[in-house]
Amino acid sequence: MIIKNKFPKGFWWGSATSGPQSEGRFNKIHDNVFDYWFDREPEIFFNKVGPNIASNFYNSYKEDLNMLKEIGLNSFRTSIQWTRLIKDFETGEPDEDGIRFYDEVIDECIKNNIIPVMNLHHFDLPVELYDKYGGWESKHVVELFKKFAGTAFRLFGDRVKYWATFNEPIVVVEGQYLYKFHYPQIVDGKKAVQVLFNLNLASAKAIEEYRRQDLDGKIGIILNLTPSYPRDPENKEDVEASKFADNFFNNSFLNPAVKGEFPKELVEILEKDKVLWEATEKEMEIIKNNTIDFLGVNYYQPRRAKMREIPFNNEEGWMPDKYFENYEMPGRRMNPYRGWEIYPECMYDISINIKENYNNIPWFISENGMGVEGEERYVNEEGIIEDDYRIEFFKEHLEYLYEGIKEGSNCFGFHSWTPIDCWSWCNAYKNRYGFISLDLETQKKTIKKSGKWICEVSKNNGF
Ligand code: BGP
Repeated sequence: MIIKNKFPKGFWWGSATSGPQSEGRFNKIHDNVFDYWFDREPEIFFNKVGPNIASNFYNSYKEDLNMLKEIGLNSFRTSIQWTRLIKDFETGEPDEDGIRFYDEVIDECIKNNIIPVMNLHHFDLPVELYDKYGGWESKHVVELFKKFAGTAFRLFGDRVKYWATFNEPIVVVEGQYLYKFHYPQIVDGKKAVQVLFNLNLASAKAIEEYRRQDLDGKIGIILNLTPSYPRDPENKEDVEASKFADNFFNNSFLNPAVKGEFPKELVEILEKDKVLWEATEKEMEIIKNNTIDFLGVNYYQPRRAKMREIPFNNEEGWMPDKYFENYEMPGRRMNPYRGWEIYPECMYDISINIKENYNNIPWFISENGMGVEGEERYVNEEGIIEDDYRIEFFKEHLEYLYEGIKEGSNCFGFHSWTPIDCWSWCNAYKNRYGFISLDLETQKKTIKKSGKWICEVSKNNGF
């Protein structure tokens, strides 16, 4: 067999999930915002399926990790739930069963030659910290996050060599404070901007704590990059709009994480509009001095932007949308189930952007994937889902990534979303992403055609 795209030696072929989306709530001592929301308003969630059982990873992690090994994965990201590990949020004191569980998961990964990548926040703020302090609006919560992180590093830092502080922090800003897709569905641009700052600060403080403990490993952050493309690259106003969107949704985390500072143009606009965050000099110093070792990029879709055509209504308060409108490009390729554009070329653009503008920092694709509804349509006589569309999707994306690597971008791995079909926020089990399918009723897990495919890719380090 000819391997056209041979990836760099030691390349990560893996997959990612998160605690709240896979574990189930078994023995969890606190509720996060999604647990709480589901208990109050189950009808918000597709078919009223909540996070209570998810894919049962809490009970079946051994079998699950065995299956990951069987499909050739050499690395795996999940998250440590703040609401499972920590008994007392104020002191950071851990819970015994939380320690036992994550200890066993990490050891089991290592036993199976799977590199564990542990993330500390995946949209799962403890609801108690929202009620008491306003969650990420509060600098006290930033301190509590640092304590949680410190506890996790102390307990598992001897075996976990790759840490991430946050997964997609901008989604917290968008979901909770702008576009109403996370609890508590607030619309408040000024608060959103403060939260954006506080999340950056929380990440930097966790990194500071990691360095203080002097552990032998690396720490990074996972960002969902949705590069912006202007409707008309010749139109100055479209280009400006697209640049603003890039600065607000991508660079507001990317720049502080890699370079220790926020994009200047963005700060100027927020200042002029009187919505800039409150920050002390000392906090800016912490951000400046605690940048990441590596970057994880979740890539699903690009953003297409144009100048505002419908005037922005100032009376409803500040929103980033003041400076751009989303543009529905005619003829764009869509994933109809998720409603996201498919644009694999972006993998190359991201690679080159990191190489040229972000010091060619070591990075990996930490999520990429295709959520499809009704996959049981594709089951063959042997009971296996033939998800050729997913294989094609990955191949196309990997080909563009490969081009970026060939031009010198420092990418060391590719993680799909997700190894085993898992629960997704409000969409619950509507769209499936896994290499391994999950029968919700029986919890039976079966390797899909794409699972066999990735095994070959991993073995050959390419395709
Ligand atoms: C990312 C999240 C994941 C996952 C994935 C798929 O944004 O980090 O948690 O859910 O998207 O998206 P969805 O589940 O919304 O279809």
